[in-house]
Amino acid sequence: MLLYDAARPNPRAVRMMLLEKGITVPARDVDVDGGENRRPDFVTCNPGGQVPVLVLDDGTWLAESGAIFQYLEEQFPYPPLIGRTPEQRAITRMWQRRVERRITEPLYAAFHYGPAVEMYRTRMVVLAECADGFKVLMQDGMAWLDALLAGATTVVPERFTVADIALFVALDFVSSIGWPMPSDLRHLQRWFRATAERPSARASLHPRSSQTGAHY
Ligand SMILES: N[C@@H](CCC(=O)N[C@@H](CS)C(=O)NCC(=O)O)C(=O)O
Repeated sequence: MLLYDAARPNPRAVRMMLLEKGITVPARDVDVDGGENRRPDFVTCNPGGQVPVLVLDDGTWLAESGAIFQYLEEQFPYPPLIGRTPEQRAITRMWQRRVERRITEPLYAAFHYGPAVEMYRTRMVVLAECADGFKVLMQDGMAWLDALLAGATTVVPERFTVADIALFVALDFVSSIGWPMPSDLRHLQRWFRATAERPSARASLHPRSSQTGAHY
């Protein structure tokens, strides 16, 4: 396998999962700032034009972090980060989807259409006029999850899962670029601190983080 990696949050999520599972996969950094991931040779293999990509041993390009999580879980089931049983796996996917829909998708849209709009303008349709609205949706999602996290340190009750990883890397990234979590979201803040204490959280930071100060 080969991981097409980058100093970006979604690739960090894959790095964090690999660390949690104790797996090492060779990785190569893609020059995202320079648009390597948008060049024809890359897009032919990954029409989504984004990272991460896990190239499998038979040469298949697997993109979308959720699909990569799934593949890694099936290849390396222990420790389980999606679930041991069909019920656990379904519950994790339910929470993963809720976290995406309510928080991480609006968060990344607010980032792409807001602070990063000049870079993304040449790559995709950007809706700069919607950036503030997506930020409101993101904050609404955070408040929604905050209430559900009362007394909990994981998104799926009592199991650390890929839902925690995907949410943590997104919130750590936006906090580091100046969008801190509202301080009144006490349960979300506690969940964040508990997740940040996992060795995989620090170890998954890209070396470039120490130069730029952004957490990815
Ligand atoms: N749905 C994709 C999103 C991947 C994504 O947003 N990748 C970003 C980095 S975090 C990227 O490649 N950005 C550069 C670009 O779009 O040109 C996933 O979950 O992997």
